[in-house]
Amino acid sequence: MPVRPVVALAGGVGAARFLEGLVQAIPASDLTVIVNTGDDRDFFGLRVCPDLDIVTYTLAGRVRRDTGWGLEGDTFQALDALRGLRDDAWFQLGDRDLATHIHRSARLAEGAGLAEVTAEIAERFGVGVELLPMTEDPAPTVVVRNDGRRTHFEEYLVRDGSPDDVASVDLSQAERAEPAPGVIEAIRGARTLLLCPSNPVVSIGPIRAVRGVEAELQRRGDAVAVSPIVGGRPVKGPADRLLRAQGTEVSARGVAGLYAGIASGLVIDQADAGQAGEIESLGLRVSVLDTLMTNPAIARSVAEAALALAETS
Ligand code: FO1
Repeated sequence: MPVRPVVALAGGVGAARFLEGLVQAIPASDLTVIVNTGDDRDFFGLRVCPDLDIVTYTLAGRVRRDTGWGLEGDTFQALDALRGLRDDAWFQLGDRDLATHIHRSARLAEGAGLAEVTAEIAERFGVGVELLPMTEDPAPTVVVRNDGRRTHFEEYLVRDGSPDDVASVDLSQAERAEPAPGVIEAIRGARTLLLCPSNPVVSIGPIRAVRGVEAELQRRGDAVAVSPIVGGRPVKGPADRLLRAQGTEVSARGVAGLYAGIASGLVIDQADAGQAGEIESLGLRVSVLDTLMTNPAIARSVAEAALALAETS
């Protein structure tokens, strides 16, 4: 497989919206996306890979628009039936979405690797972008709570409603994981390396933690990131609680500090224009524009700004 010129590291909904813009700016066949699998979990014996599915469904134009996850127009009859049988059906798996998880689980049980199955699913959904899981090994992100409980990330986020009781985030299983086939080669060979506007702790963090990835990112040092923090708040999700738990300021400047060793550019929102000088003093070039991707045209302009920054970095 030849290495594609643009490689992006991605989590879920924020990344998917950005990638929708990116494929308006470059051909899908020029892009490889390395996706976080720290959110993956087995539900009822089925392997669910939320971030891989969010990116696949979004790039296929089939994602449910109001949530950013799941399939548009999906129904929940199987889940309703399951709720009659058991008390732990808290993760909303739609009927059509379940087909993805059944197929993936069956292929994995047959001995296929997650990278192979991911490529097959992307192809069947008509996605021309190359999607790579960060690893084929189990690498669940564990959220350690103030009372000492260790909870899977989805249990923290969805079952418990992402409360502000995070003591720390444990990425030790990602640290022990081997990169999926093609991951290191993709990062090493890319002309342009992008960090999507995803949670730096629980989306980009697990990818960086996988063996060999951080060293490769640091060796390059030229990634361009898009800040997922706008005006001191995450655009979506619990990034504020997770950043605070590790002592990072919830700001574009805080994100810049986390990426300083691996990035040479950061796209920030105009609400954070006042932080541009301080971010530049960390060694990052800055591009300022409206980054709230409320429509595909804005997503495209954010992607174009990131690509332009990469050309000048
Ligand atoms: N997020 C929720 O907040 N509640 C859900 O019930 C839920 C179900 C779900 C099912 C399939 C899928 O691919 C994603 C799903 N998500 C759900 C999104 C997911 O929990 C997170 O947004 C990502 O893991 C973070 O990137």
